[in-house]
Amino acid sequence: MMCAMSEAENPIPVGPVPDDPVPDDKDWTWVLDTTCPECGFVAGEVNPTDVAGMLRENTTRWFAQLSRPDVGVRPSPQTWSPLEYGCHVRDVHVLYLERLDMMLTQDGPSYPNWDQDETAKAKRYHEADPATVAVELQAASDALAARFEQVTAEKWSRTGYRCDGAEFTIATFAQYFIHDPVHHLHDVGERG
Ligand code: NI
Ligand SMILES: [Zn+2]
Repeated sequence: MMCAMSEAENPIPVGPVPDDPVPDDKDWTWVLDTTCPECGFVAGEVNPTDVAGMLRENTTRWFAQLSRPDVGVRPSPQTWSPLEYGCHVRDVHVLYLERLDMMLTQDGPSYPNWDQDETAKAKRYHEADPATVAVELQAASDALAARFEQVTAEKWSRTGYRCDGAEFTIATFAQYFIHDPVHHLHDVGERG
């Protein structure tokens, strides 16, 4: 999750050294219990078996965002551009496939920590090629959706733990996960 909120009237082009985004120190597990006040999504009402299809549908909507003429423009100095959000969503898909595999193959694993802002800087999201990101996003989405589709009924209750101790089952992990790319379409101002 990375949800900087500020908006500016005049977009500021991304410079060679973008500012750090507003740190995201929110827990976000509350999204499982309530309507997201920002994007309106109700993750707790999602049927986990629908997540694969929702992911595939969400990914097609990112292609329009990655084709925007202002794809690399940050709406404010500390808010990611659509390009940076697209990179983030791609990497979240890759990360969640790793975590899903851990839960499917280990009993109650703890996920390694992941710093999304350090990742964004290290991988230089702001310099990425949007067309390449679209291809990589499609691949990451396809791989994760396929794995969710392979989760059989008795596996949805398997558990995993975040570094802060928050417990997930594969079912709540799926619900929690799908909010992220949906929320980020809201962040980039998709008009539905
Ligand atoms: Ni995110
Ligand atoms: Zn949301």
